[in-house]
Amino acid sequence: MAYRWKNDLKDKDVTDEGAFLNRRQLMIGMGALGAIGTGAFVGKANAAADLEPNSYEDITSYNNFYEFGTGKDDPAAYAHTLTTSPWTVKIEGMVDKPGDYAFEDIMAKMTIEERLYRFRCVEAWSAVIPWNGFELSDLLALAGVQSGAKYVGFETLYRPEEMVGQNRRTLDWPYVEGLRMDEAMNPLTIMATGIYGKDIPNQNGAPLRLVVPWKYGFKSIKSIVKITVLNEEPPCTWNQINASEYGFYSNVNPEVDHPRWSQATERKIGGGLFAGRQPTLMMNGYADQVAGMYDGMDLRKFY
Ligand SMILES: Nc1nc2c(c(=O)[nH]1)N[C@H]1C(S)=C(S)[C@@H](COP(=O)(O)O)O[C@H]1N2
Ligand SMILES: [Mo]
Repeated sequence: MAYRWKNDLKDKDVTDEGAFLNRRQLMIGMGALGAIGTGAFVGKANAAADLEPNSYEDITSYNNFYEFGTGKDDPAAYAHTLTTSPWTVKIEGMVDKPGDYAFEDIMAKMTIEERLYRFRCVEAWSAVIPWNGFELSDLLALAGVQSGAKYVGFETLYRPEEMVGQNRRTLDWPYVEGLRMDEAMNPLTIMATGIYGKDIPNQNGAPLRLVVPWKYGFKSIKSIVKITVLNEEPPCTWNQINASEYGFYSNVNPEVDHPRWSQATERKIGGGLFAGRQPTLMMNGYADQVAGMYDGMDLRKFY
């Protein structure tokens, strides 16, 4: 029962998407405008990626963070209750220096840079976000990854007193995610600590969250308190709920549809009611930098 309900929650957004498509088809029925639109988005699969940043307001008011509720505006409304200082990240498993790493100590050792990344949710909405943060590989280097380690697991804070959504069993708390070691070490993979040069707001995953720009958004786990280096595939929240819909890899791929909706196009947030959809790019536009990691893998099998 819980299983079905969880998926219905995802359905809700996609229902919105469906309604949006219907409006669009209505316009297509009205003439030339629609004809041009259709040709454009089918043919533009390899178009240069859109890197026009969304506004700070868009990025911080339309969120997925089920620890604060399942509505897109719930995180902005309720995440202020989260205490993010002090904050500790436990790093354990196959590392030379396991232990509790205080957030300030981590920050003191890291070089913060800006990364303007495209972001694509599995629900088919997208954004372009100017993150501030550091490469995950630099954090892992602090702890010293041991040879033979093959995966990295991540865990979000569990604190129902401050995360109102954790009092409901929408997901099996705490939220967990994972990457293969080469994915974790890829220079595109960052731990974000800011947006537009400001500390990352609670609703976006304060004080530090993962950002993996070529994967569907649910891989980019928020408000991380634990990192485990291991040699087997770590559990991942959405994958455990329904592995046939949310694969371990979950690389953005316009050619592999979600069983219940198309992944060929996306709606960029902040565009207003009549904004068009845009084509989704292979690996979200980062294929040149990451596709090599999946050479020889059947992307329909390892989705
Ligand atoms: N802990 C946690 N991390 C999470 C989620 C969540 O519900 N809980 N939602 C994921 C999903 S589905 C998406 S699309 C992104 C949304 O990030 P944003 O709100 O900063 O855009 O966060 C991901 N990380
Ligand atoms: Mo998502």
